[in-house]
Amino acid sequence: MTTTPSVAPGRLIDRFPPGFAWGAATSAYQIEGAVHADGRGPSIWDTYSHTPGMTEDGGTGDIACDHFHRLEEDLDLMASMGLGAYRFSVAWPRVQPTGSGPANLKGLEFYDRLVDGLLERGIDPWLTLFHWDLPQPLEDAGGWPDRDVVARFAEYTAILVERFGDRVRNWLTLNEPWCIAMLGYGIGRHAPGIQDWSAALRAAHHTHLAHRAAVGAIRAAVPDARIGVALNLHHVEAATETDADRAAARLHDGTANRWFLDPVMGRGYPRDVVEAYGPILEGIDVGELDTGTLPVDILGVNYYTRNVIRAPRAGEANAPVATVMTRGGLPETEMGWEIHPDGLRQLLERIHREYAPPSIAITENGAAFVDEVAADGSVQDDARLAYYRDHVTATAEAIEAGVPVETYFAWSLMDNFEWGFGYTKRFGIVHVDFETQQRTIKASGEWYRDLIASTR
Ligand code: IFM
Repeated sequence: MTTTPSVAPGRLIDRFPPGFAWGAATSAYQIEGAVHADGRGPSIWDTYSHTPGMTEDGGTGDIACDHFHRLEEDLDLMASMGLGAYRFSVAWPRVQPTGSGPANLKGLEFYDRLVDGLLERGIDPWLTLFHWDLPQPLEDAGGWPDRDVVARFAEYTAILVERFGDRVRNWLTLNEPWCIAMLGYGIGRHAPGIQDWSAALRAAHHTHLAHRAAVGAIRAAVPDARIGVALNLHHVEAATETDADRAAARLHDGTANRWFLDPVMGRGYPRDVVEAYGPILEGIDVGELDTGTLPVDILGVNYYTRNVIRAPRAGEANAPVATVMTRGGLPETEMGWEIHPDGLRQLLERIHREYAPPSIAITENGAAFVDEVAADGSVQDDARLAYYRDHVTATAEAIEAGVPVETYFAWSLMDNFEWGFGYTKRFGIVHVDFETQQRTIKASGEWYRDLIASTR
């Protein structure tokens, strides 16, 4: 048993409009396990996590939360928390084990069970087409930096749309293309672990083209679909008001936010950043995104922290452009990310003011903290609970300022494989004992459940 948190969710809930949806999010590689089941092929994350030294604790997604085998239990868990929406991703290598060619029916059947199980429980499925687990054969053929991936992605999208278009209304094309491109091919801290900025920018370009192709394919096949993309966006602040710091902050906003937001919103690449990147864009037709991208119905915003940026000092420069992240003295989560709920409000208001998407979903928001399991099995994660309360409050403030936020997803439903950090960081509102696979709703999850229940 956990103690009742000392917050008053009833008052907070009254600040949300009727019909506002409360959900939780996960991704395939982070929770499913069963990496060899039913003909699933290898992904770049299988390869990367099995390469010694690539994850902090040597963890892999081989078993993860064993969600693949515990689907019914996990669906019941979601229902017991009163979730109105569940955001999940489809593992491309389950559906197309080599990344191309005909669908693997067994792979599709798992997602049939998931989607049907959600609908039976009154939970709205939000399907993300791609959350980082690229089929390894596609990487071997050049990966995201190779333009052929766009055609492959369109083919994969067509399979999913045909199969799930009758039951899934909410479609997100890609999760965090910045991470796909920059962490995967630039910094090399994510699969496939490549360090080549020019490859990273080609990868980013192809995520834009893949998004465009997928929007077209979904729109054509599922006329009433609500289509979006989940971008990791930051509230950016300059460390000081000096011209140098302000210019660095503007550039960082350009590379981290606007490089992804502007083309998705039909504006093409931001010219100041095209200029800043200069020769590393060689070979990319930067103008081809100026027109032709269909509008999204929903902009998915993944928000965790603010970015405080200062100008590089003499001899200090990051590739490909010199922006240096620093700290502003706020409390931090276990990821070392500053806790800054007002950054979420400011980000949402800025997106509304500058881009005016028809609708915004907070597709990820949450925090990693060290959790202690009490003798009675409970997890009193007060810091995470406070993080959620304060970010939900910031969301309410944005709505009151006129921002059309319609859905909020906690990241994450349950503790899971946190990429390069393996299992050392816990983001769940449900605790997972990775020895026994026992799930326990944390105090933050109980708070969230009570918040949702107070809408009824
Ligand atoms: O776990 C990740 C998720 O896969 C993508 N967005 C950020 C989360 C926390 O790092």
